Amino acid sequence: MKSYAAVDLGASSGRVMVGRVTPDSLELSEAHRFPNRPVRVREGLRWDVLGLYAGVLDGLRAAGAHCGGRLDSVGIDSWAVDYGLLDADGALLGNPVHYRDTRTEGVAEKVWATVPAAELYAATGLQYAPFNTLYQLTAARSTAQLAHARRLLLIPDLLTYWLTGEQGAELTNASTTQLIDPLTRDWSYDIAGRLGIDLGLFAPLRQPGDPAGVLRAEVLEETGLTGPVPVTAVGSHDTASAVAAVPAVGERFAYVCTGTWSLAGLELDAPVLTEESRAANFTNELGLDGTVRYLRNIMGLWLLQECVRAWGEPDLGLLLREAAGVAALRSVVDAGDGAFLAPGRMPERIAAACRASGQPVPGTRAEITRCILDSLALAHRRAVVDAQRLADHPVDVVYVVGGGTRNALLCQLTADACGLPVVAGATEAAALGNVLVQARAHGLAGDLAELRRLLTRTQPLTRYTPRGDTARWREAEARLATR
Ligand code: ADP
Ligand code: LRH
Repeated sequence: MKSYAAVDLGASSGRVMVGRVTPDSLELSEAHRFPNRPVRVREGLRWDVLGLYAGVLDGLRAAGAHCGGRLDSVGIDSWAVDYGLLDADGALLGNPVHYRDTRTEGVAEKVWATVPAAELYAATGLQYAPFNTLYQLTAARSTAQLAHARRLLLIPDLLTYWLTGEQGAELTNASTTQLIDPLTRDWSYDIAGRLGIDLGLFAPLRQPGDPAGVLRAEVLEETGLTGPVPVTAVGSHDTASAVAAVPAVGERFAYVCTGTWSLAGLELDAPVLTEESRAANFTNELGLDGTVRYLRNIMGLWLLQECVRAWGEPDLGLLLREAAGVAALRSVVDAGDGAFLAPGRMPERIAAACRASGQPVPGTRAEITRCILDSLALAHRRAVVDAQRLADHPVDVVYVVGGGTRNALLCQLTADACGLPVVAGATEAAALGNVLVQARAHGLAGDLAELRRLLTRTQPLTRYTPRGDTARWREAEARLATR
């Protein structure tokens, strides 16, 4: 049996999980979890990346304690698009900017004046999101920090560099920069050149499964691990790792990765770069083994997290039980709307959206929670239905993975809205995908389908059967469409 540490940094928490793997068994246990709390400073919203790195070191120490100080490998995944800049000495230049920071407001229009949005989509396959790295770099163009930067490392690559001293740009996460061509799976030199983005800032591309160095001596000392401990590139975009751990059989499936975001869509073997797909705001991010993650970003449980924060952190379980007792589909909001991206005043913003669309305004916490869950399920439905049509790829089942699998009401509503069975898989799907890629790099045989067979044999699954017809969901969908 081999032991792997999976570092998985989500927008709401970081965790270090230990995966123990044989060809017939896969066990995952949590070694350490720590909050990920962004900090608002004078300049804007920033990640506390040193706090996160400290959490990673604590986690590796705890993981080592689970395994007698010996780990066969470490892999890191995190949220996408954000990065740290290094100076010529390799030192970090400032705290990485949070993707919810407002610096990218109005930047897209400037980019599209040089490369029209349609051309950008055809070349990169990425949906419009204000925080795509391409827009962040454009927003940062005249800053002193960027002028001094000699290297840009996406968050998992930055932490890998601190652990090993080696630099790389892992492909699945690099694909979220909007600077990768999904057909060649290499940098989009033409787009970068026309937008004046220096691709020399990026480290050489790494594929999931590639070696990414070994833990430095100081790291071994600080974590009590016995060296050498290799670090292995995984699908370092958390969504790439989570999709790898969707316990799917065959190809006729959709998935919803639910956490701070809901990422809902399909796994394809080629990107869909049509104008219709762009208009529907579907993205083509790169996945494992040549796959494409064809999906739509939905605001996700962020909407609820922000309400819970505004309400002074009431008990989530109680809130969800109360929401289950509220009448269904009274009012819904567009959970894909970028207007919900920024933090703050979420209950008021949800109420305002209901008022603006002429629906009853949810007043109590239970009503607002119900509105959020109905709206998320509706957005899952729209993504699953639209993706099948746009990619000409029918599905029979929807897999739900991630933190939202702990929310039985959300899973049931998703089944109801989609009119399809939902199979809820791992809560820690990103960590599982991370472990599986490490295991394969260190000897476990198998393609993606075989890795998934190991998951279906070893991980508990919960099935939700759709209740009733989907007419009520279509009616709610129409309410949003006619706004
Ligand atoms: P991320 O990786 O993006 O930080 P997670 O996958 O950890 O997010 O999911 C976090 C979400 O999971 C929370 O916002 C919450 O809504 C949901 N969640 C966590 N614990 C529970 C629980 N006990 N019951 C219901 N939902 C939960
Ligand atoms: C989810 C996620 C998502 C990105 C967003 C920025 O954690 O990686 O796939 O779009 O963060």
